[in-house]
Amino acid sequence: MKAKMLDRREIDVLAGRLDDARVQVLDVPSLADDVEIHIDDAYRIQDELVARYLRRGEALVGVKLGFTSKAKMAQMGVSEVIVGRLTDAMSVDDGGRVELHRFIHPKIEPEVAYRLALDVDLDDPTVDVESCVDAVAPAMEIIDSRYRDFRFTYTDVVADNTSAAAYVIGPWQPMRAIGDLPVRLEAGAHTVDGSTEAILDDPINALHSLLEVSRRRRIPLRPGDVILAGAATAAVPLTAGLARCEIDGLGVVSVEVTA
Ligand code: OOG
Ligand code: MG
Repeated sequence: MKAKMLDRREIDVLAGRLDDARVQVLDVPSLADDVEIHIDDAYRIQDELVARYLRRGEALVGVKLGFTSKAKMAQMGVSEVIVGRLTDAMSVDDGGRVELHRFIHPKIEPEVAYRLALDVDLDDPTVDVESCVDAVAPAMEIIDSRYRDFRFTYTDVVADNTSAAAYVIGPWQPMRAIGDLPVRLEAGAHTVDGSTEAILDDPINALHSLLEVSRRRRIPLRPGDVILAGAATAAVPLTAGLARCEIDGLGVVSVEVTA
């Protein structure tokens, strides 16, 4: 069955539902329960959702990839890379504090972050995205699907800005090859071990996947933007206490989680 394309008003209504869920910290049912959504419309809903964040005073600071690792694809039953937007309201300082009451049912996951130094010209077929990046860092992402029980379809999660809720970035290092580095995430009672290789065989590949999606979806990549390359392991529940991620040879990032 082919999804019927949505009109402007329908896009607005669905974005409004997801925006209210985030503001009120209350989950909503899958959009797919009501209407079949085409992937183009899912990105349109995301655009409108993020436009609402910006109208309330948030500023765009970067982008994130999702489902770049098999562990995440298996955990969520989705198998294609997705892209969402990061705003300043989602940023938490390394060593800082984050409060659980901001979120519906948060999870945390270990990530690699890159930083863009240069504008990436999406219309230049020869653009070298790797050379536009000047720094890399260990990071953690807090995801908080606005959907009940974290249950969603591929188009649902794209519309919901890929569950983006908060992120923390460790000390930036000059750009360097990452390849296969051991990763450990300790969050409350949970410890997960993995490797940066789980991110598309090498997190550098996330930059190329990002460029592809950004071109198709017209998502600008600007100087200073942060790029979260995607989780290296499955996500674990976020609970009160210290959350800490160490990537061997790259560094440590931590955050204190309070009720
Ligand atoms: C979607 C977000 C996925 C990642 O790193 O793979 C993601 C979700 O799992 O709710 O951020
Ligand atoms: Mg993530």
